[in-house]
Amino acid sequence: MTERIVVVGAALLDGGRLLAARRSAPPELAGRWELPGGKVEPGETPEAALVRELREELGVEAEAVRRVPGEWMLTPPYVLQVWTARLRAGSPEAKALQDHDELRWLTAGTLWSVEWLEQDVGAVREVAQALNAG
Ligand code: 9L3
Ligand code: MG
Repeated sequence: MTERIVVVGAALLDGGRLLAARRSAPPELAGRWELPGGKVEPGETPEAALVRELREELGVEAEAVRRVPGEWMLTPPYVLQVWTARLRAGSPEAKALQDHDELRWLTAGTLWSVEWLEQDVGAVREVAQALNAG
């Protein structure tokens, strides 16, 4: 039996807005929007993976705040877990982008204006409640 591997997604929140990132690869996911993040490496905690991935992908220093309840199936053996996160230093900038070609800060009112990866919709719904609660 194959072990499951956690992919961590970051619901980066700032001033009542959520950061969405448009994937530029692979071709089957390109153009769709996601919570930035990636695979947890062996021996790494999901929270540490989140910090590393946001540094690599967005060029920012961030920290995980709390786990968003739930877990979403990706292509086996991967499962998606999501943490809310906050910025500690820097701001996500297009020039630093590795795996994305556009970033957008979304409010409760514009949250569904982008085409999220289906895999991320459940987590975004959970985060929407936090945004709405303001
Ligand atoms: N994935 C889905 N939703 C997300 C993230 C960060 C990742 N919010 C999926 C896309 C890939 C796999 O997980 O198939 C690994 O992600 P990455 O390492 O390519 O970002
Ligand atoms: Mg990634």
